Amino acid sequence: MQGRMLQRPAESDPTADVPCESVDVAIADVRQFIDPLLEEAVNALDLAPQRLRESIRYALLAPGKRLRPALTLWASDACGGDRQAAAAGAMAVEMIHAYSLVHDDLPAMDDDDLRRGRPTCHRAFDEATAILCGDALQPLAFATLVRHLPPDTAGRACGILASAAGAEALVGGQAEDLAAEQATAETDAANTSPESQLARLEQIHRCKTGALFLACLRLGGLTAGASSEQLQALEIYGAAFGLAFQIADDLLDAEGTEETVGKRVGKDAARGKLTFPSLVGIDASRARAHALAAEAEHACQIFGTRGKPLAALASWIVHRNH
Ligand code: GRG
Repeated sequence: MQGRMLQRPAESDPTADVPCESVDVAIADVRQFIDPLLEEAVNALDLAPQRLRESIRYALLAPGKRLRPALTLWASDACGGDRQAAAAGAMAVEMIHAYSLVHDDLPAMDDDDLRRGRPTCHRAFDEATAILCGDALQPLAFATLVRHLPPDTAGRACGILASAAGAEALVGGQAEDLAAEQATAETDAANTSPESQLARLEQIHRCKTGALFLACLRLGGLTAGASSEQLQALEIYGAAFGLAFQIADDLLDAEGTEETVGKRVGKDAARGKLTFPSLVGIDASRARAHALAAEAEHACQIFGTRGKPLAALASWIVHRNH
């Protein structure tokens, strides 16, 4: 099955430009493209125990924004790549993202009962099933890359994703975040300067959320055969986008409502968690997020009109209410 190309659903035109007038419409288009492919990947797990397979379906196909597939596909579009080749990367990043949410919501971590507007996986199923669901989504991501990409590209794609998901990135960032929360609770933070707290927070965000966003852009660039100049622009975009996203996420937790955000809000403050608003205030956080979004937009200039969806998303991410 190696190198098997993914088929775009018949009603979609693979050469069509992503509509830029409305990012909401463009994201809906990505969801329409990627969800049937994700569903197909779950359906193909026909030897998996039924309850486990249903938990994977529940977590993976929950109504999330599909930002990571959008970034992967639009990075590929920006570099003139083929949507079908980029699709495997787009599926794989969403699988890793879905696993991280399921595990993050567990009682041993954030202990949440609401995610993407519905009960969290361990609430809808049970804790052991949620752990196994996350465990199963990780190899599924790598198997998806191996299954659908030519061997050399698949190897490089697996390397990109493994670095983003591992102990020096996503998992490490989560560990650091939990440790920082503990330190804040023990008033350790009171003895640390605001500058070093901010530096620590940015490092946590770079690992916990930024690394996977960067992987999306790198995978889109890889499957599109991007030039080194294009890859460099994607790196700049990804670093700025990741931090802008996280600051906006902190602001939503501070100011958003449960109905629009689809998860519990106000949790960060209740836990005394280190966040941008708690360190520098709401206005300075918003200003920083907007400056980062502008930086990301600027990085898209070398792509011309092909880079418009990425540029529009950077602005959307700091203006959204969900
Ligand atoms: C458990 C290894 C492990 C890692 C968890 C990503 C993560 C690390 C935790 C998620 C918790 C969280 C709310 C982080 C803040 C940023 C974030 C990743 C938000 C969710 O991403 P969205 O807004 O979600 O793209 P949707 O549901 O739209 O896909």
